[in-house]
Parts: sequence; C-alpha cells; structure tokens
Amino acid sequence: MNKPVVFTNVANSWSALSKWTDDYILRVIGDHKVDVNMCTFGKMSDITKMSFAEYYRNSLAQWPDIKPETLNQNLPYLRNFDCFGEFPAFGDDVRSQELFKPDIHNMIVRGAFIGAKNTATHFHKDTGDNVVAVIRGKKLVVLVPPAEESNLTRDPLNISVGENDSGAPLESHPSLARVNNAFVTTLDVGDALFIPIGWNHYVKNLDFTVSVSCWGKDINPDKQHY
Ligand SMILES: O=C(O)CCC(=O)C(=O)O
Repeated sequence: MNKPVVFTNVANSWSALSKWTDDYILRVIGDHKVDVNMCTFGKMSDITKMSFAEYYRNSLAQWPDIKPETLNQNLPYLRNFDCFGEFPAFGDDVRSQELFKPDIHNMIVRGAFIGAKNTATHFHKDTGDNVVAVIRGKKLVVLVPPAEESNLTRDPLNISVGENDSGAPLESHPSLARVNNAFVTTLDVGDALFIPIGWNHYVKNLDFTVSVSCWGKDINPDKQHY
C-alpha cells in the first residue's frame, strides 16, 4: 500500500496507554542520559545530553527557564529514543509492529518521540514504511506524496505550520507554496498513522506528546513490494 492511512483508536488496547504514567516512565528511565535535539528549528545536529528525568519534567512544564522569545528556536525534543532497546520492560506495551507483515517487512525498528507542545520534526522521508502511534497528547502531521517531492521547498528555519502558529494558512507556508496536494491530519491518543516509504512528512506536537514510530523495512533489496 502506498497511501497514508489513519487508524483511529487502534492503540486503545495497548497497555502503554494506561501504564505509561509520568511516575512509571520516570521510575523506569530515571536519570538515564538521553541525546536531545536542542534546536527544534535549527540544525538537526545540535544535540545535547541530559538526564531523562530533567528532560521529561521540563517538557511537561513547557521549559519554564527558556525565555519565551527564544522558545521556538531552543525547544528541546527527544526524538527516536530507543526506549525499547534500553528498557525491555516497555517491549510489549506498544504493538504497532503487529500491523506489519513479516513477509514484507522483515526488519522492525521502533523509537519513542517525547516532546513539549510545539516541538516539531522538519519535512523528511523515512527509509521504511512507518506507523506513528500516539500514546499521549496530540500530533499534527503534514504529508507530501512522492510525486510532489520536487515541489517541496525545504526551509528548516521556517517550518512552523498549523494550529497556534503565526496564523499563516498551511497553503501559504513557504515549504508548501509549490505543493498542490499536501495531506494534513491530527492524531489523538490511541490513533496511529501509516506513512508509506517515500512520503515526506512534517510532524508537530500540539500538546506534551509521547508517540512511538515503528518502521517496517525490507532488508532484501532484490524484492520489490512497492
Ligand atoms: O514525531 C515526530 O516528531 C516525528 C516522527 C517522524 O517523522 C517519523 O517517525 O518519521
């Protein structure tokens, strides 16, 4: 399948939804050091290490010590955190891997994205099919089909789109000015979005959000499924 699909409420039965309380997450991960992107709207390479507990508590509190005028440039974001590899106790709490067929996707990679309201990930495309599932919070996702990739203008310093932004409508956003068919959706707790390989996507957290991305890859390049 090469079209995005929203699976509403698909994750409602996963134990993560009830089990991953602040107390539980902080107890399991605690002061483990994590790599955090310090400039959501700047260079993706600006990474700093901090304790998970410090990161998580500040994200919940919307980073009270960062000055509001620099908040959008400096909002830290913990992306693709290997919580399943580092903390096997989380392993079965999320079941998005079961949405993939092992004969097509013979390698599964999972990572958590945990961020304050307004944290975002620039337009990019993945190296596998992806299911993004929301465990807590709400996400805005903008998808651009492969046929429109050359119409996308990548402007990492000016990517803010959607709710609560400067008010510019999506169509007039500089990155999308030449795109004819962008798809926009919001994902609530329990929802999951299938993003096919090759589709560029921009993702923004509309609240403090915990989500899990699950990539299904085909590591035999001779097989063609798409
Ligand atoms: O949740 C995010 O901020 C980004 C997720 C994403 O882009 C992905 O899983 O490829």
